[in-house]
Amino acid sequence: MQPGGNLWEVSASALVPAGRGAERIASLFWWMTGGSLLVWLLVVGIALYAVYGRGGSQRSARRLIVWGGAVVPTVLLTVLLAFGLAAIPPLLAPPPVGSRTIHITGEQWWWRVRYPLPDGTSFELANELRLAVGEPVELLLESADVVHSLWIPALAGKMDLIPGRVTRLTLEPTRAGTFAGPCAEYCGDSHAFMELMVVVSAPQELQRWLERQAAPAVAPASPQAQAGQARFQSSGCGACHSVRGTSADGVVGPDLTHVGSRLRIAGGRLLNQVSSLQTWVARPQQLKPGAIMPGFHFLPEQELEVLAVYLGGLE
Ligand code: HEC
Ligand SMILES: [Cu+2]
Repeated sequence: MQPGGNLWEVSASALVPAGRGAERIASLFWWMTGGSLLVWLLVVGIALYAVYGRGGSQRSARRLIVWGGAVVPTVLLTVLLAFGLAAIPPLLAPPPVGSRTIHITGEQWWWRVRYPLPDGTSFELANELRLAVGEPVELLLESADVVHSLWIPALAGKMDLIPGRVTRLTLEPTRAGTFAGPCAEYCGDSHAFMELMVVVSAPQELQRWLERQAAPAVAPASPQAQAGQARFQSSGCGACHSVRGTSADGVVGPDLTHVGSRLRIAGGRLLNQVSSLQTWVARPQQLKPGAIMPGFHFLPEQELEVLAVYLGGLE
């Protein structure tokens, strides 16, 4: 199984950070938790003293109220607030000049990902982001419809995707792995099936992946896949989907040039296997209520199968 195929290999924990932003947020969390624990212990101590203590003079009671009720909480909360506020600017700082920029558009209900290339061209894919350890990138985030929010807990904080605006998020992965990035702002029927997979690897591996993704689609090899391509062309899939190197140049849905190489399809709804591609093409609405793609369940089973074989071969 490919990495990310196994649910347990995918991390979505903000407390096991794998990126600079997430490290800052996790450390802030632990300091806040420690601070709260301290305050809690103090309050419980005073409560126990009030119940079991021998009592004291009026003056010592007043002192306790002034110190325990005003001075100490004010100092502690001010320190925690300053600490919290100081943690924000580095989270919003852009990466060093020359870092890679990647465009992500939130759509109901998938992530459109576009990598600009040094020669001025770019390629697109869906629901998957690939990065290299130690290489910071800047995400330029846009929305095609409603407000979405990208949250990759293991790598960084949340950032909203707002129609008509471009927001930015810096990612700087510190270790390799596969990390989940769900949509964190309710955005309609299939909001829960809108997940970005982030694969972090060594720089050389990323380079190989970029070269493969930038290349046009491979020609279908087997007779089955060839039949699938013919079916794809005659069914009108190309009105919504692009397969670079063929006549399919639609832009409504995900670019399918290398769909076979993705970990998952349909916003993480399904693992990427030929059987699930077949299920998806037949009944997208059943898998993702409200999905814009029409179902092709009226096609004979055998036609759906060759279509899926063709798609799976687009690696
Ligand atoms: C009206 C436009 C439209 C047509 C026609 C259409 N699709 Fe789609 N397709 C979409 C949209 C939109 C999505 C994204 C759905 C989502 O994930 O919410 C999608 C998703 C997919 C995916 C998953 C891609 C990924 O990486 O997640 C596959 C595979 C796919 N379509 C294949 C097909 C095939 C094969 C046909 C023709 C039989 C077809 N589509 C026809 C709009 C369309
Ligand atoms: Cu969303």
